[in-house]
Amino acid sequence: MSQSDTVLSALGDGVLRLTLNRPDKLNAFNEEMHLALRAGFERAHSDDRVRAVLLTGAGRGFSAGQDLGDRDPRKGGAPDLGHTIETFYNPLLRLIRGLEKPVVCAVNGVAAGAGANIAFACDITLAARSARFIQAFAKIGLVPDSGGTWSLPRLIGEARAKALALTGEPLDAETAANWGLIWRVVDDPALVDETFALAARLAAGPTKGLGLTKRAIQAAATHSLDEQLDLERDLQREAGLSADYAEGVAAFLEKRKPEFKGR
Ligand code: T3D
Repeated sequence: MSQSDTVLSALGDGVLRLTLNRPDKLNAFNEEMHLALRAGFERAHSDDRVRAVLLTGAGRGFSAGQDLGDRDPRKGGAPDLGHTIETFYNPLLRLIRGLEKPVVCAVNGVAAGAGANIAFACDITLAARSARFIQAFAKIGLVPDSGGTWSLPRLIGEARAKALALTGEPLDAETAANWGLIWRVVDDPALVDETFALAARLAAGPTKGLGLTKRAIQAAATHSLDEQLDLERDLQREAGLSADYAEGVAAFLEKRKPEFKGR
């Protein structure tokens, strides 16, 4: 587990809250923050007490993507960005998408470059009304990463994906929600409470089944209908054997609130 304060980590009500914490750099990613965030998501994978994750940023931004101070060409040497993608961004994306627990993202301010695409990779993303999303790669000669070229066309179609990625124009939170890039916009002062309440509600839910649901919906991107029907059969079989399913049905029949354990 990383001890870095570049990501604040707090577990409560089954929710692991991970807060990107380099506010003076709009939470831009340096290697230390990458390793700390990775450690947070690895904990979410291995710690049964973590039933949901809430990802957000400290200060006025969510994340401005890669820390460009670490890429200063004036300091000499051409960086191998393929190596940094393979070493840092891709493992993070795989950890988020592969976590069979809900990941809620609270975009508290500007989300640029990898910061935007990490937000789009989370399961349920809410944004403060003042937030904006920028495919900043276009401004510096790079290609959208962190799954952006995969998620953008799937979420909003090729025309909008290309326009955002090629122009680097900011997209306001309201439009992002209307286009289906994120789930919902929240008034700025309500963002923290609303996203935590959502994450806590999910964490108290049948998280085994929620995790299987996440797997099924993600698999649909590369499956035929027949393959997806087979997967639904297999995952329903697994869900039907869970303690949470037994509890959910029993609670319904007994007209009481279920107590799910995530098993
Ligand atoms: O390199 C690899 O490994 C490949 C992977 C790449 C992934 C990527 O994410 S590439 C894209 C990198 N990000 C950007 O290009 C965004 C750069 N930032 C901006 O365009 C603007 O800062 C924003 C539009 C995000 C916000 O603008 P604004 O006006 O609200 O804030 P600001 O004044 O520009 O920034 C505030 C401070 O944060 C400022 O520091 P200062 O002057 O107060 O000391 C600024 O330099 C710093 N900051 C913002 N973004 C970054 C950053 N410092 C380092 N790296 C940043 N990305």
